[in-house]
Amino acid sequence: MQDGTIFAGGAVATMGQGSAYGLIPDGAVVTQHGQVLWVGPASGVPSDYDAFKTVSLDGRLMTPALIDCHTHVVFGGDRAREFEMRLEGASYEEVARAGGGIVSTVKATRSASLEALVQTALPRVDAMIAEGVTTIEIKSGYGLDITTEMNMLRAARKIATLRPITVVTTFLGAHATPPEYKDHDDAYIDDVVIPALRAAHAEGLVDAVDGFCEGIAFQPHQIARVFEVAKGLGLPVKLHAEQLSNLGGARLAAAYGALSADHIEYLDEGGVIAMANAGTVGVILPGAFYTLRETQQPPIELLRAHSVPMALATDCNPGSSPMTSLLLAMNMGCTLFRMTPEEALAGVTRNAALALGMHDRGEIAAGRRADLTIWDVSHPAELAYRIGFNPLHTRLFGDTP
Ligand code: DI6
Ligand code: FE
Repeated sequence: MQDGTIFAGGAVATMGQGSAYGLIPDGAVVTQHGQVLWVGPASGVPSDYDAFKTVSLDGRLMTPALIDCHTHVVFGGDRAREFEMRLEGASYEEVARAGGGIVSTVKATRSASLEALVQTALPRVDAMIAEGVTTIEIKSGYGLDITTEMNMLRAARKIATLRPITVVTTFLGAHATPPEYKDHDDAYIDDVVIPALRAAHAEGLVDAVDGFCEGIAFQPHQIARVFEVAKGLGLPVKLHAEQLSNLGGARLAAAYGALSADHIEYLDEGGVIAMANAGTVGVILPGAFYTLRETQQPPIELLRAHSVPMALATDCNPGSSPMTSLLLAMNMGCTLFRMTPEEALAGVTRNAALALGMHDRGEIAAGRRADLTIWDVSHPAELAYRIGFNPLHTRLFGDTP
C-alpha cells in the first residue's frame, strides 16, 4: 500500500455531472497502479491512504487528461501549396485539377512507407501530448486501396507503442473515391472498402468504422452497406455527417447505434432527436469550420435542448483542419459556436470518451484510469479562454509522467 499518491493542495475539476465542472475547490485525488482510488475534498481523504506519498498541486488545477476523439494524424505529404493557391483565389476544383486536394494526400500516403507514415505523424502526436492529451482516435482514409488503408492503421497502432498514449483506430475506407474508381463508387465499395475492412479487422487493426456521407463522397445507401459489414463484424460505427449539406447521415448513423456523428453543421432537429434516442454523441469540429470558412453553424442549442452529449476534436488532417491543438478547438467551440467553457472541457474529456465508447476515462472518479492533467490555471474556464497559450504543468498517463 506504500506506492500510491495523494494529489492535494489545489482545485480538482472531476468533470463528473451534478455541479459545474464537478469542481472541488480544495480537492484531493488518490491514485495507485494507474488508477484513481479516491477523489473528494482534501479534508476527507480516508486514513487508509496515510502511507501514500503526497504531491502538492501548489494551487494548480487538476482535470481529467484530454481526449482527441476525431483525428486523421496519419497521412503522407502536406497541402501547404494548396493553402496558398486557395488564398490566391483558386477554387477547390482548380486545386484538384492542379493535382491538389484529397487526391494529392492519397498519392503521398500510398508512396510513403509504414515507417515514414509513423515518423511524419509523431510530431503531430507530440504536439497533442504537449497539451495534455492521453487518448487519440486515428482514422485511415487516405490510402483508398487495401494495402495502404491497412498500412495507415498499422502506423496508428505503432504510434501507441512509441508514445505514452492510447490510440483508438477507425477504418475510414469510405472517405473518398480514388481516381482509379472515378464515377464507380459502388464498385469501389465492393472491391476495396469491404475487403479492406475485413482484412484490417482480421489483423486486429480496427476499433470502429467511419464513413464520409456527403454529395462529394458517399450516399447514405452506400454508407449503409459498409455499416452492415461493420455490424456483422461486431464493430461500432460513426459518421462524418451533415458537414456540407444535409443528406440525413446522422439519422442513418443513429439507426446503427453510432458512437458519434461528426461535423453536423447542417444537422436538423429530426437528426438531433434520432441521435438523442440512440445515445449518439455529436462531435463538433471547429477547425474544419474555420479552415473552410463555413458559415452554417452546428445546432448547438438543439443538441443541448435534446441532451445530446457534445464532444470537441481537432479533426487534424492536411486539407480541412491542419490543426493539432485541442485547446484551440475548445476556444473555437466557445467563440465560434457559443459553447460554454464547461461544455468545451466536457467535450474533450467526458464526452470525448463517450464518443469513443470508453467508460474507463474522461472523468476523475474511483476506478477510472489515472489519466490526469495539472494546469497552471486557477479556474477551468481559463483552458478555453486563452488563445495559443499552453498552461500544461504535468500530464499523467495511467499515473506515470
Ligand atoms: N471531411 C473533411 O473535412 C475532411 N475529410 C472529411 O471527411 C477533408 C479531408 C481532406 O481534404 O484531406
Ligand atoms: Fe474528419
